[in-house]
Order: sequence, then C-alpha cells, then structure tokens
Amino acid sequence: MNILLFCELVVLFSCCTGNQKNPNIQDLLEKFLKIKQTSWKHDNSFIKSAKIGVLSTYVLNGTKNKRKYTDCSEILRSDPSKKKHDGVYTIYPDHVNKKEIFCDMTTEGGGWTVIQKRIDGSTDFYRTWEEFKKGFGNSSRNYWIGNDVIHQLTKTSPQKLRIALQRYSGEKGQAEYSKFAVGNEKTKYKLTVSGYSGTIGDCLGNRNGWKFTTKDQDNDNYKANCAKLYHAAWWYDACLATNLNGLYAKSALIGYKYNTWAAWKNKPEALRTTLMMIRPV
Ligand SMILES: [Ca+2]
Repeated sequence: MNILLFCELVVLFSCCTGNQKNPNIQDLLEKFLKIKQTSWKHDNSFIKSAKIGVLSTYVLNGTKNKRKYTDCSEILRSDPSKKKHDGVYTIYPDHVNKKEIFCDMTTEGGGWTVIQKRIDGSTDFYRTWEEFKKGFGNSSRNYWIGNDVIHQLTKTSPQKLRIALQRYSGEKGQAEYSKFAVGNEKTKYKLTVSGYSGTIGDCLGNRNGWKFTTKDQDNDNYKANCAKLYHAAWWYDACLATNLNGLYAKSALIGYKYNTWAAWKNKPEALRTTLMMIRPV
C-alpha cells in the first residue's frame, strides 16, 4: 500500500470509534477502492469478493474515573480486603460532595459508617445548628459527620444504628437499633428509631419523631432550650435520657450535661469513648 493510500485510509478510519462494523466506513471504502483501482490489506479487516466489510479495533485512551462510594459498606463490598482495616476513608454520600469519615471494618463483619466519634476532649461539641448541619471535627479522632449527611445516608436505604460506648472503668457496652433514619432540614432532622437490642439499655426507643435542637435553634418540647441546659445538641424531648454530644468530662463525673447514656448504669455517668455508626440493613 502506498503512503497516500494509507493516509487516506487513516482519514476514513478516524470517523470510526470502538469495535464495530461501520456501514458508513464500508461505503466509503467501497467507493474509494473503486476509484483507486487498488487493493489493500489490514490485519484486523477483511474484504469479501462482492461486498467490502470492515472490522477494525480501536483503543480509547483516557483516565478511568475513580468510583465514588457513598458509605463504608460499599467500600467493603467493593474491596473485601479492607475487612478489619478500621480507619479514615473517603465517601461521597450524595455522589458529588466528598467527606472524610471513619469506617469500622471490624465489628460484626464491618462496613459501618461512623456518624459520631469521641475518644477525647480535644473537640468542642457545643456547636451551632449550622455546624451540626455540615459536620465538624477530625475524622480520625472526634467528629460529628453532619445532619445533612446522616439524612442523605438514611433516606436511600434502610439503616441500622449501632452505639458503642466505653466507661472510664474500661467496661464496654453497645446498643443496636434495627431501624434508624433522620429527616431533612425542613423536618428539623426528625428522628426515627426503633428495634433496640444490646447491653446498655434503651435511651432512644422513645425518641421517635423528636427534632434536633442546638443552642441556637430550639425544637424541643421543654419551655427552655435543652441544648443550652445540657451543653450539647441532640434529639431532645423535655429533655433527655442520653446526651452523647455533651461535655467531655475526662473522668466518670455524674451529670446530664456530660456525654452520657443514663440507662446503662441508671445514672448519667460521663463516658470515655462513644461511637455512633450506621450500616444498611
Ligand atoms: Ca424548648
């Protein structure tokens, strides 16, 4: 094949992408070969006596998009080698906006998206509505994932909630709720929770329908603002049996303003570590 013919063939093939039989290319080639009165050979092509057929293979070069996982369970399902590798991962709860969060890849098979984590007193949890809406803190230590994210994660598929606590004595306990969902901001992040099982008693079972209250937005059922009274932000009624976003005490002090789960020891004892995490049912 001469150079000119080769160049013209390249022009013809440039209209074609993918791995396919292209009728337009076939027509063009037929006309082309008739005019040129010539023959040609191509490794990936074939020509029959009566009709010209062209089959050619092209490689499309480009950057493969990294998959955007919406939660920790998707990450684990996609890569089972992450099992038992707890740590900070990146998720895209709404498929667009990035969030650095902590995944528990160990507990009962792993795949838990941690929505609240407290291990020390280095992060202030006495925050505004806007801060609880967007989330705050450091994903490897203490953080609130953000009420919009909790809503996003719980609206698409049924979720269960697991609460894992540790006392200053070292004792550990947990609660699991088979149903957990949080409404959007218009509903004031209305809580739906039920199906308790666990070792620490049920402090949330009667919280259904309660709205979120912060120091600057009072949606509770008490005359004063429960968030201000108890130095936190939570789904308060009038006011509380648990206060996991409460003041971090650094010892087992007693008082509802601390991060406590009163049903566990029948007293509002401050806790050393708290984790709230969710996973699709
Ligand atoms: Ca109130």
